[in-house]
Amino acid sequence: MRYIDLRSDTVTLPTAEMREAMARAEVGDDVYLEDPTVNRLQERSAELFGKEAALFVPTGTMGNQICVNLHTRPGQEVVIEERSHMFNLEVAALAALNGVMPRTLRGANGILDWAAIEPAIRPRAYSVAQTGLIAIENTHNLAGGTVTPLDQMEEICDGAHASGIPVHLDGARVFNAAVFLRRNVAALARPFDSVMFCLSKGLGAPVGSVIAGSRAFVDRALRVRKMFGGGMRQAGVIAAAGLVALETMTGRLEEDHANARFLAKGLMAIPGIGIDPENVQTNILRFDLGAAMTTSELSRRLKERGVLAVGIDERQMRLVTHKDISRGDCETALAKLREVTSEG
Ligand code: TLP
Repeated sequence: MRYIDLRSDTVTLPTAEMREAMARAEVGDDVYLEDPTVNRLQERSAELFGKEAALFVPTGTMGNQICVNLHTRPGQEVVIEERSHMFNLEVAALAALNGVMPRTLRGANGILDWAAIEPAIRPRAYSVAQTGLIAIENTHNLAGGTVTPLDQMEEICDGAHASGIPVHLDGARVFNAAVFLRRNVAALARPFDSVMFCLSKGLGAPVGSVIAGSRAFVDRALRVRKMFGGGMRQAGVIAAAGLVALETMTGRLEEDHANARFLAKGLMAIPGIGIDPENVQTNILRFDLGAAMTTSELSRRLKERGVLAVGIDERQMRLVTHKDISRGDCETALAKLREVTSEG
């Protein structure tokens, strides 16, 4: 039986073109910097993001943590949104691998602005931790795929830079943000000192993320990637799929956004479900179940009917649309949601 899998866009399967490119990929030992396909992916990524250089990494988590490692020193603080992936879902790597303290702030719908961040910047007093980094997540995953507008990101980066603080973009889904904002990813990445984006989410590649920044930053990142265990060998086999992802998959993301809006509209009509359609901006939607049922119970009942979905917590569900979810799948998922919620 085929499940309609709305748990994440990480579940996307590689396209036929990706598999073909993987089979044909020209490879070499990437620890010797000799894998031509990895090198091509890095050059293409740097070009697309308007940065001097880029580095292929196995996961988004490793990419984020390498950037934190390079920007900070142990004992410093990282200003970050309370529901961010780096704070909640990277197994406390901020503390465990990098020795930094998260200074969390809550932004409405996960969105921070400079007015919220500035008061959290530590004074240069010798008795307090120093602010080493500000990290922004765009789109914001757990807040429901919400997008920080470009002028807000620019204001944050300008303010931070004036205080001598670097800013990192967790752009796991930055292509979705770019589609929503109708700008290219270079415009979104421009004010940031480093950016991480994922090939393995909405873009459908089986593995891999990329970090981009200045040439000097990426040269240093090479050492930290090796230290974190991310030095890969004939990685061109997976980088080849990443190149296909960049060339063929970014143009179709609007379809996923339209499907998310379609799901949101359907959900609004279901009694007891709380959803704000204004916040359904990209391919992730979050809704409240109220007191009627827990998300674990809803997940269980949906699974029996062929739909996979998981909760952010016991009250809030997350649905993610992606290339392997059609409009028909969304119609079926809505019908199943109606069925299970009317059961009481
Ligand atoms: N997100 C995954 C899970 O970890 C929750 C998902 O299914 O959405 N930054 C952001 C904003 C992310 O959403 C993710 C993955 C990452 C970083 C980490 O990427 P990976 O999974 O490649 O380490």
